[in-house]
Amino acid sequence: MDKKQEQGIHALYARDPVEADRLLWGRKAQPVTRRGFLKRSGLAAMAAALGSGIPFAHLMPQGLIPVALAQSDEPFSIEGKEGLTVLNDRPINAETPAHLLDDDITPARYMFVRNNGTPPPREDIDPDTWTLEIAGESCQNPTTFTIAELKERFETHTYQLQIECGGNGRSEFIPAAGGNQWTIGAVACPTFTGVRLRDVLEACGIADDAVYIGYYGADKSVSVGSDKAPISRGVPMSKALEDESLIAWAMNDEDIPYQNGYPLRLVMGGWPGSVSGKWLSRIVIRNQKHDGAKMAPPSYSVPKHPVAPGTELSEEEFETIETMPVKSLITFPRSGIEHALDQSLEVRGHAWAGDLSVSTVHVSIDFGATWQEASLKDAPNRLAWQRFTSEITFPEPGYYEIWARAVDNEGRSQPMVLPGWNPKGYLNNACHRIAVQVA
Ligand SMILES: Nc1nc2c(c(=O)[nH]1)N[C@H]1C(S)=C(S)[C@@H](COP(=O)(O)O)O[C@H]1N2
Ligand SMILES: [Mo]
Repeated sequence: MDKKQEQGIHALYARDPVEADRLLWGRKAQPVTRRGFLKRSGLAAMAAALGSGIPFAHLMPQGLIPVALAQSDEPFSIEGKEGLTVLNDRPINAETPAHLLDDDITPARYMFVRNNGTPPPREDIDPDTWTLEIAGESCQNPTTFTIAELKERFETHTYQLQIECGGNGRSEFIPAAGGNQWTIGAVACPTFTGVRLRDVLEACGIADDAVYIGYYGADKSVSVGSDKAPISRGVPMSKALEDESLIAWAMNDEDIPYQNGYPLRLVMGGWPGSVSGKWLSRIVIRNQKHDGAKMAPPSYSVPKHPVAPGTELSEEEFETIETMPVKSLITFPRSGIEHALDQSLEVRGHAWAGDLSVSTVHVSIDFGATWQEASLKDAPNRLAWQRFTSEITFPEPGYYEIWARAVDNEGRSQPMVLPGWNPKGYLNNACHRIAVQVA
């Protein structure tokens, strides 16, 4: 990139951060625009967007965008999730720009949304009558609980838990992997309050032959007429029985946001987000590995051994993703800022390492030639992310990139470049880079 292009990119960051990211990193994320949304949506959605019905709707040509809406090509936004980049609206998927993830505890409005299907209609959800059934061939006393019964019968626990989609970072893989083109923002770390999955399963009797649990939620497939579960995943008993594995009804001391699974969800910190079932209605204790939707390869699976990019694999060559790898995110400053040469800059972010903890974070301003150690806080509890901060001074004016690299407590580092290619583009834990213009 020459000087002029660099300046251009900084100007572009101010106007259009998504496009600037694409130019800087070749990332392909494209937000869904209001215009794009309207083109493909029905009358009801249009009327909702207009705030009133359309009396002559029957005379409207198909695909016509009401002129009241046509002028605005503002990115489409999800109620309660303003500021997120919407990657898909059918089903809804939205990620959080890195600089909006700066809080220690992710506010509800900034938690990403990853839907595999259509959530149960909001007006059909009544937390007073919602039930959770515990069953399955390795469950000795199948039982159905209301949320009030869960609260009454079991001890309540709160943990701050980090959830990252297994496909976070997918947009960088070449050859490209299909699916939502997540860049870096499919990760969050709010607090969750609920009961331990272990306490509930034990109350329902775990048979000796139990090896796995599986969940079912109340969402539906987006295919018209299909009543199949869009996703039904699970974890081995060892993960299910951990202290931090929760059946949660609250996030940051409030109801879980509708798009994040209201009124009840599973939370399995440190593992791919896909095992944290939303709109939770049923859990099965299994005497075999759970075989629900998106359990079989290539879903949430990676090659057992490294493969050349583009390789086609058979089912036996895959393994299911369990713990997520070590990773970090720079949340301050926002990529693309200008900074004064005579002032130091405090860089901030978070680091996490699946089931493990992070032992060090280093930052570099010279494309990885030298690194300085950041200060790193302990996590408030197991499976929460850790805050890092680093004070940086720049030697002269110009274009810099700040890179951050975390190492887990078993000595494994984030890679600088893309890690192992895999068919579905999972587990990209390459270092995060941001741009800073020093003047
Ligand atoms: N019922 C249900 N649970 C689900 C999903 C879903 O589509 N339906 N998506 C999963 C995936 S792939 C992820 S990454 C997380 C995302 O949680 P969030 O949308 O609250 O951020 O939810 C998981 N739980
Ligand atoms: Mo996911």
